[in-house]
Amino acid sequence: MKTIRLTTAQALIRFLKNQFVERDGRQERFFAGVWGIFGHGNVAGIGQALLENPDFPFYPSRNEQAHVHLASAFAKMNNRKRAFACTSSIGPGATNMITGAAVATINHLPVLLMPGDIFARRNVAPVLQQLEWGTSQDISVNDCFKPVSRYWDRISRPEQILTALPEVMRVLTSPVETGAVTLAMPQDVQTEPHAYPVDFLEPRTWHIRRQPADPALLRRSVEWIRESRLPLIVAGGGVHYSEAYQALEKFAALTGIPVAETMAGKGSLNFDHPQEVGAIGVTGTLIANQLAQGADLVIGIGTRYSDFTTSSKTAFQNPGVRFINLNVAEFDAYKHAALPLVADARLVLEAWAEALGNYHVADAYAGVIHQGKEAWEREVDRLYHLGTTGLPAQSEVIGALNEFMRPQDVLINAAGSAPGDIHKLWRSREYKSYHMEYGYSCMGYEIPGALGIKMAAPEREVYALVGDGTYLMMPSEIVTSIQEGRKLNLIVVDNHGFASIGSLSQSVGNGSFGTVYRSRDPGSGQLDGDYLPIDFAENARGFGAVDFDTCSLAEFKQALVEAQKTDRTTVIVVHTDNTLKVPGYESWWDVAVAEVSEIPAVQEARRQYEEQIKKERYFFN
Ligand SMILES: Cc1ncc(C[n+]2csc(CCOP(=O)(O)OP(=O)(O)O)c2C)c(N)n1
Ligand SMILES: [Mg+2]
Repeated sequence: MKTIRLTTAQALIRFLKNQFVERDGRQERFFAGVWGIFGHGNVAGIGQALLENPDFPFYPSRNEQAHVHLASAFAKMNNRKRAFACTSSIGPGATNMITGAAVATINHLPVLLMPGDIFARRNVAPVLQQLEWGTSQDISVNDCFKPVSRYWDRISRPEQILTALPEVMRVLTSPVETGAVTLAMPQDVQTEPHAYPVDFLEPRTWHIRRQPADPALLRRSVEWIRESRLPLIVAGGGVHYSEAYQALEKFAALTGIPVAETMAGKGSLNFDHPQEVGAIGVTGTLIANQLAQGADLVIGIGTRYSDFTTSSKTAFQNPGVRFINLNVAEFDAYKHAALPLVADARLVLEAWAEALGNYHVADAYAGVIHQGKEAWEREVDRLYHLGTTGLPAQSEVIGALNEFMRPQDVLINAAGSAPGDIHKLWRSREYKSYHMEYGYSCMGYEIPGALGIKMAAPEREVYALVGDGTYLMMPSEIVTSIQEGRKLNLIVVDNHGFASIGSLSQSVGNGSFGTVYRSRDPGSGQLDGDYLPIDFAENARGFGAVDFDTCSLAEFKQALVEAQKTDRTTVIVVHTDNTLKVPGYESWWDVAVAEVSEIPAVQEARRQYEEQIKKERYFFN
């Protein structure tokens, strides 16, 4: 066997460089490069190997958590057919990536993490940043990655990568298993040599499979659809990853079955498709939530039925409701006692279209869908154009953005009050133009995520809605966008703190306690002093961005036009009127309220809570 003498890190990088994926006859290089921050845990090993491989780009970030977010967004934009690897030093650099790992895993996005680890040789322990453990020397902080990784391994000898890396690729390219993969890399092992088989480092292509359905269950699902009078499709993220858009468009048009979208599934259909009824659940549209209440058959496609989708199990109230779950993951397919179709969305939608050619929902149901959809579009128009002249409402900012952006441009968001507002109000006009991370809803995702999207689709403009809270958590990758010459359009909504959790706090009787950016009043000792004097525009300028500070809808719209004229990252700060909120539409979210309190508002909230919780359902058959 022909071999080549390389360090573990050199062989690792060569291997990563040569991995390809293939689906539907199209082949792509899987890894687009490595993001990282160097420290003593990776500079001499992986750092040296990257130096020797200039054709495999290294991208320095400002924060390890941020570069994992960036890698997740990049993978999501590529429908999981491309990914980044991420390197860190040992200790804090490594554990900074744990939150990012959880984001990737919960959203089923492939990201390879290579945290540096303590010496395998051990004699010099404790090394700088090593957390020692009295009962074992076989533990480091990197063990914390285990519950947030789909595959976890520690490379204690150079030859172990020969068996570890094929597992890494199997998991990263699996439609079911994919998520964060962690390879802990002890710093000494990274630099140790081995005679690696040349074949191991040759190009290799991984086929991303399209799993067909079990024929008997497929036939039964067709019968169930035929028998249903009030069917509803719930489109989740799986529609995107399967690239089943056209199949869904066709199937919905053919059968007249309405399509509601989860947080991850939004954009499965364009907003003007006749069967598209928009967002479902806690942040759902009136028509989608009304259809869900009465549905006798819910066809979940690529959804894991989070509480936001099911309105905490209150969304589906028809006593005879049944579920068909079409999902690559058996785990999700079996939820709600469904007929489980463990299969690829596109394949089954195409098979259904063929088998159900002569099925169509009744005219009366079609009429309800049509009228509900029209009424909803009027509601969106109302919220887009409230007519404020002072500080705008967030819904007006969203409307102005939607009307300004080109169909192919991408809107990204993850946490705060914006996810709910845009889930309801955003009008998607092209595939992959709506990017929401709501699996982990991680504040701080938006700015690095925007950069990940821009790297995946340089021809599209990327706009991020960034709450002031999110901005304060992670503005750092503005600098990285400038380093890489990738323009981002960041809209920072300044509403003096947490509009979302502030409202939630009020709804549970806590009156916004601890959610508004106010200074501590020396007299009261409480946070009821002046608003904190934060100048976000000046802050962004300090990072090298082009900044705009706007206090009305007219100023905001003008800034959008001006921001187009530069090719540098722009930050448009828009001060909003937080009292002008987008309402909920016949939905509920279970957030447990204190059962014992002296505070009347909490007692009242608890009373209402006990009423609402009665609607929660189990589904057994
Ligand atoms: C990392 C992280 N910490 C805490 C939360 C809980 N949380 C959800 S929304 C929110 C406030 C977000 O504030 P901001 O970004 O200003 O958006 P707004 O609510 O004002 O729209 C918080 C603290 C979270 N989602 N992520
Ligand atoms: Mg805010």
